[in-house]
Amino acid sequence: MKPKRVVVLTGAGISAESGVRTFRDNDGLWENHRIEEVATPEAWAADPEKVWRFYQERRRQMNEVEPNPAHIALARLQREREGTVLITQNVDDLHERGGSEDVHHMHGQLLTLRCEVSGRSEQRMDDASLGDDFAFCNCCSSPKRMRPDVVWFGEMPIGMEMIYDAVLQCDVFLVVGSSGHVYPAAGLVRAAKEAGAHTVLVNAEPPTNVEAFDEVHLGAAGELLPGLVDSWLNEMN
Ligand code: BV8
Repeated sequence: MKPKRVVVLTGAGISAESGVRTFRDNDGLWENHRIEEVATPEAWAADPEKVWRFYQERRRQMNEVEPNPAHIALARLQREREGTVLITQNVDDLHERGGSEDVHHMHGQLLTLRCEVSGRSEQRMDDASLGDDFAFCNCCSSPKRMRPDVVWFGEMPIGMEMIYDAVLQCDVFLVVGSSGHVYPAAGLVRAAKEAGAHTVLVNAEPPTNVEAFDEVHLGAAGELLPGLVDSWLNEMN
């Protein structure tokens, strides 16, 4: 029997039990701004200090949070189920710290910053790069300001070709901790379903795209995933 190809897509909900705020918490507001209004190139152009503060606060938090059992369970699934593809909307590094080796961050990541001139990314989690002052690159002869290395609203997510390739060929498409609000990520489950995959959801509450899921497990990912991964690995082997 051909081994089942599994693709996993995670969202902010998988990091919630690690203490990382989700986008829908606090009604999706930060300092009384809608996140969709802060996480945009226009906001960065109009008020870079405010946008920088938003990201520096979240970058500093990366040194205070730990992966939770959901991240660890997915790392086990990847290890024991050859060919499992892990795609995340999250910009934290908790999948990697939970043991996942190959993580595709379709919306970028907090640990690196990007030179606004060369577009090159550098890992910048040293204290000097975590303050409220702007950070400057090491790649240009005269240092240029760096921006958060994330995909803002209105910007193209990373690796969509690879993502659609994997999603359209998988046998099982698993979504963990996503409200299904943000596209194109939220449309992937329908693409998988139309291509014949069995679609599975693990989420605290029904997301907006709940009707696209064949199998729905409502609850906390940190509580549900370890047991589910156990049963899936037994059933698949
Ligand atoms: C694009 C990185 C086109 C930054 C993120 C007008 C203008 C421009 C674009 C648009 C527009 N209108 C619509 C769009 C499209 C737009 C979009 O979808 N907007 C939404 C608001 C309607 N999308 C885009 O702009 C995308 N780009 O369309 O480009 C294009 C085409 C060609 C060429 C150029 C451009 C880019 C979107 C990426 C934005 N960047 N993140 C940052 O992090 O700061 S999005 C960000 O929000 C996250 O990455 C994530 O994707 C999203 C949040 O969603 P979730 O992860 O689902 O999190 P959420 O809080 O919503 O839900 C958490 C869920 O977990 C909940 O359901 C909760 O119940 C559950 N939960 C909580 N605790 C637990 C739990 N579940 C389990 N266990 C728990 N313990």
